[in-house]
Amino acid sequence: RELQNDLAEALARGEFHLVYQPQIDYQLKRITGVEALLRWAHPSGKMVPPDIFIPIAEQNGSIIAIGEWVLDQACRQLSEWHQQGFSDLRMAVNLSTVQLHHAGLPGVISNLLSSHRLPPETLELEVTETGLMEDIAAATDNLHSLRRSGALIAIDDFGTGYSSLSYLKSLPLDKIKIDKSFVRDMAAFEGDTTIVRAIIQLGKSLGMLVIAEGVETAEQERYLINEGCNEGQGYYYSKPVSAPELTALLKQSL
Ligand code: G
Ligand code: G
Ligand code: MN
Ligand code: NA
Repeated sequence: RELQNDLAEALARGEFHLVYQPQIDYQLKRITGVEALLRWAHPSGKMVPPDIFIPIAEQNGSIIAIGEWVLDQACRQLSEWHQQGFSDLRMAVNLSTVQLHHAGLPGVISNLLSSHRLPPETLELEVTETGLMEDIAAATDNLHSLRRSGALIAIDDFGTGYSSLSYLKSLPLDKIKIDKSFVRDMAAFEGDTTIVRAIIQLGKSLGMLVIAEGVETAEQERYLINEGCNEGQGYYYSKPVSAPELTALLKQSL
């Protein structure tokens, strides 16, 4: 289709950019991480949402080149923030399942970490629960290869897929991201924290950190802190913003 042709040119034409959303550590009470989110400014002037173009890029294979551009851009920006004095800041980058299963990925990650002189544990790779569980055998191998680079691994949109809990234990995962639908439900059902509490307990018992996404209110934050959630991310703190805007937030957050 039309979009598919435009997407083939988008990288070369420089139509992609990243925005960044802060992640708040509830113990330190400051920004300790950011998630990079990809944006496509289509030549028509409209922004095409990633939910639309990522599946197209996955189908035609261009996700590999686009994904490498995202990783390079995110590492470049992280290195800049480290040099500005935010030296322990972490950068989370979303990986498509297609990237995860691509043999070249561990090499790309290792090269980026050394060329941008980044402490490996300041890069966090997000893989979706659904993507992991699709092919657990392949995911296990690929995650172990990635882990050797020293980067951290987070499981995104947790709770929306169907994780086999026994496999979850065997995968090299550092962090669980509670899907925003469960965070939303805490408010809708008057503080029903049952599912969120269960996920936090699961994460803790597996030795993982837990972050909640889609935090929009002070009330949700209060519940999450009360349940022992490690970190939060959402519009309550900031929407995804440009790098200069995020720099300003980092300065305020010190
Ligand atoms: O803010 P938002 O509309 O960016 O994100 C929509 C969806 O697109 C989310 O599921 C998010 O994980 C995904 N997404 C955003 N940026 C990237 C990216 O760089 N790579 C991949 N694979 N997915 C992304
Ligand atoms: O990668 P992931 O699927 O987690 O993508 C995060 C998505 O959630 C992005 O589309 C981002 O813009 C969006 N988002 C971030 N914070 C909030 C929030 O507080 N509420 C809602 N509804 N969406 C959010
Ligand atoms: Mn994500
Ligand atoms: Na998510």
